[in-house]
Amino acid sequence: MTANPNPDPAAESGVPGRPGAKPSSLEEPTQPHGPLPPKPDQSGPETVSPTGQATGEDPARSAQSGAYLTTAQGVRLYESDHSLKAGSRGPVLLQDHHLREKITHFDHERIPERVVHARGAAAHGVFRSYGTASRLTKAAFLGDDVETPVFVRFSTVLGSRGSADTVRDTRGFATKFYTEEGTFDLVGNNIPVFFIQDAVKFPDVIHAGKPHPDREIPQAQSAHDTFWDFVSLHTEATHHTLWNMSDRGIPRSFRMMEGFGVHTFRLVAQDGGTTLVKFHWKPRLGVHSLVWEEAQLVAGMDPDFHRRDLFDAIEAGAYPEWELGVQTFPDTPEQTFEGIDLLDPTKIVPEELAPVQPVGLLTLNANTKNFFAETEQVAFHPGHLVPGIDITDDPLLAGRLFSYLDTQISRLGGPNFAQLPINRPHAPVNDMLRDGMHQTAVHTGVAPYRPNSLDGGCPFLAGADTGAYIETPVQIPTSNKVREAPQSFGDHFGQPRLFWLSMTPTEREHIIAAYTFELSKCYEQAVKERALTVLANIDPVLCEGVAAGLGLPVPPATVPFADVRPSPALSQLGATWPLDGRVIGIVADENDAAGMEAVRAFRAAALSAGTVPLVIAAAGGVLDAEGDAVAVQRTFAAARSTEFDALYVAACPAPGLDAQGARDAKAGHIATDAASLDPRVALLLTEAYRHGKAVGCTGEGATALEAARLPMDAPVLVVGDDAGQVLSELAGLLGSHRVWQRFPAAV
Ligand code: HDD
Repeated sequence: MTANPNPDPAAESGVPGRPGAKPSSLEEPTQPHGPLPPKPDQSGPETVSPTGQATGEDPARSAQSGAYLTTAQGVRLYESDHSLKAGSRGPVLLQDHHLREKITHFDHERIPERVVHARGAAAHGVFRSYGTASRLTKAAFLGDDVETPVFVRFSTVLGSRGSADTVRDTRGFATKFYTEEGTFDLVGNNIPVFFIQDAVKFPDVIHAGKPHPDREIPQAQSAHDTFWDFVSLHTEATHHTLWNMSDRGIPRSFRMMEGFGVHTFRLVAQDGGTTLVKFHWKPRLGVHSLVWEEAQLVAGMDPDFHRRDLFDAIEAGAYPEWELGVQTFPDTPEQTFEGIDLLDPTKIVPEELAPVQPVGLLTLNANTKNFFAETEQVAFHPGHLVPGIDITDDPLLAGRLFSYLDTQISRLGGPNFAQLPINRPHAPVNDMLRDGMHQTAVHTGVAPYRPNSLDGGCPFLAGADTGAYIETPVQIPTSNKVREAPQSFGDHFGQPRLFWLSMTPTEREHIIAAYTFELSKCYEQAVKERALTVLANIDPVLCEGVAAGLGLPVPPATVPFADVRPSPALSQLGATWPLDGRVIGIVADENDAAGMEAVRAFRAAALSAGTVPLVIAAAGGVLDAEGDAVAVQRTFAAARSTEFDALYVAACPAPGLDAQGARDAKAGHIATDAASLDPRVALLLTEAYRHGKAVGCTGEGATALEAARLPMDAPVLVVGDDAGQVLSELAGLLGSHRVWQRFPAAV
């Protein structure tokens, strides 16, 4: 045996696991333990193997076990920071298996991002059915009081994996129900209509929306020529585009979005009766949005705003909830309802015509443990259906039924992605699919074919009474093969007009501003002019407003205006909603003793109202340590108005009060001028005011509001003497999300 040419001093130290140490056997030095146990809210649902057995509990099979660092083959390592070299200054040796294994694995850590919906966040939860749909469908998970584990992934459509959350875009809302009859995926969006009516155009609309192929800009947005070129040439996109330009395109939170299955689906009852339905998710917290300037600021200040909001809420126990509901329509051969073609994915059925009937409650109650393994590897597919839910002939859905399976094969590296823990059904699986890349199951038996006489004839076939999925025997219309859309798909402006007329003046103003912003970013005059022609066919006020912003003439409408009845359900304004988890910033200054008393009273009242009070001060740490100490959660340097739903100002902090300044002021070394205000606090206040957020104050706070030049009689402002009273007035304003009177009703 040759001596070690480069002895390691630590080798002499007897440190277990290093050369020279004297472990008597291969026992672990400490009790082996895996990673820290998950926090209570992180316990995902039980997963089962492709053959239906529970997985994950066996420590020998878990991802990490044992106390020592090992290679992928389980061989213990003594060093992982230096390559194996011929002397400390010599060349690295090719024989260093650990180096090569580590770097090779790293080189392959990334998988292709989703071609659309690449940016997303997800959580686990449960769906509890009310049983109200059991008359219409035999789907077991919609039976009476059935609880089903779910995994929900929210996403933006256009941006790359690392893009900002708050861009103007459609949001994906995809839900995987791990039902006892197999997995059902409801792969929807937060907008109830789609850009195109036929899947064959999907690559085109996505190519137009994605960054330009030459410079790969702009990222994650539709404000560019190719998008507007496409949607002005394909006017079926008008309805979806209008929703994107409305406040729906910039949600406040994933927790405050509606979700829609978009297509019409078919429910099948136990007796074979069928009903056409549209699926809706209704958030308990209401549907709320950012304002555009806020969304843009957040994209820089906190690009992970929505992801953070979802994770934090679940971790804090403020579990987001949605009610699943269905609009139901008779399954007639025409497949229309009140003249609306139910196979056209660019059309809604107004809720006033067909109310949304609740069928169950979704609660997201557990965060992911590993983003890649769960959020990134989850594979949704509109074709993952269970008995009792069937498809219709919507031509957009037909293409989707092909696309989702296909895309997973390149994204997840082969056909066995259903074996990944997050994708494993919770129902027993006994298929005859074999082998392939990344096969992890050890299938037994010799006869993966049917019928067979060698594996006891197994597996058997099920029938309707034993839970088989049997396609509804829908009659196919006899016709010639054609490449064309039905005539009823030809109305592209009636429902956009319905949506526009259903908006409040404030919402309309936001829509005009959004179109003006986006089209101002286009370079091609012809694209802007064509986009205005589309708007002229929706409504003259909309078209005139945008044309004025662009400095272009107003084109005439080219089709007569449809006679439509507004649908008040489409507006986001006018109701009041629970305050759970709403964030109220509290501006405090420990030099103001009366203000500190008010801060304490306000904090206590805000907590008991279910809101999240965050104290903002000149420097971090603890305020008024001698008294009843108040912890500082944000400093003036780091706080931005976008983080808060409302502000309460209990002081008028002078400029320059950073950590040292605050201490000096307290000690009386510097004089603070009550009329002057730290510019960062002034910015906080003016932004909050501009975005229609409620702002309250007591004591010196009123001086701060005046110093920030806020009009003291504005409806946004609550000026009072008593902190508790100010909180209750702020809470009243917060219930309607923003102080809408703050926005001029221009239209
Ligand atoms: Fe799609 C992903 C929603 C039309 C092709 N789609 C994807 C996701 C959502 C939707 C939420 C993300 C799923 C996840 O979180 O992993 N898509 C929709 C809705 C549509 C729609 C509501 C219209 C009603 N999609 C659509 C068409 C096609 C696709 C017409 C193609 C013909 N969609 C895909 C895809 C994706 C996808 C390429 C990308 C990643 C993935 O599937 O898994 O297959």
